[in-house]
Amino acid sequence: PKQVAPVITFVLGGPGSGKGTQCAKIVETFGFKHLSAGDLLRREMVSNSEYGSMILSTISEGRIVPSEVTVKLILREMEFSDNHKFLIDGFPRSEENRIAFEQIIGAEPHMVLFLDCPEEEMVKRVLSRNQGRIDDNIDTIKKRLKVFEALNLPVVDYYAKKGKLYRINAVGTVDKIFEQVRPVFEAFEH
Ligand code: UP5
Ligand code: MG
Repeated sequence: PKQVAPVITFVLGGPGSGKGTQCAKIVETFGFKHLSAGDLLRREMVSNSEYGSMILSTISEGRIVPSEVTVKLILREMEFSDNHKFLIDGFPRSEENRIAFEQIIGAEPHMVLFLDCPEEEMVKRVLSRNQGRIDDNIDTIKKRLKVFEALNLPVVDYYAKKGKLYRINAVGTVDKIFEQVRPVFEAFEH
């Protein structure tokens, strides 16, 4: 098969900021391959993997799964994708994640979208989601928010300093938020 250099966009934001929701709209409009790191980990968790119990306990406590595991799952998906445009949702969650990924890929993302949402709104959304996620309870949400602030915001700052960050005000209706997201991708396509 023809080798095409991957185009990588990271979509970052706190728990419940709307990453998955906006990614679905980006895929619909711009035809990316959506890779949610959390979804890949949850799938691995229920697949009899040697990592299953480790992933379960890590997610239950809102902590971050070791980079090598997550990077391996993402790379596997990239390798078997016939689309070379990737929307990587909820990763990298720490500087360690970022460095591990960039070293293996040998490249940086083309851009990074940051869904900026106040904590009380994120808590409200996660608590009303009702999809049976083991981490959607108030105790774990508090831990997820702490980990996000301590470990993921430094990644956001890193890309801001590199001029690669697009900050989106993630409050309002899904469509209103997508109105800010769309022009970022349109500009990027030209
Ligand atoms: N909703 C969405 N947009 C809305 C809007 N504008 N107005 C009102 N409601 C809106 O949205 C959340 C909910 O809000 C939904 O019900 C939606 O309908 C509604 P969603 O789009 O699902 O938000 P998202 O940001 O994707 O929230 P999610 O809970 O998935 O974010 P997290 O970052 O917490 O979860 P993720 O799956 O990425 O990670 C889970 C755990 O996996 C982590 O805590 C960690 O333990 C582990 N993990 C790693 O260790 N490493 C990784 O690389 C990734 C994950
Ligand atoms: Mg999500």
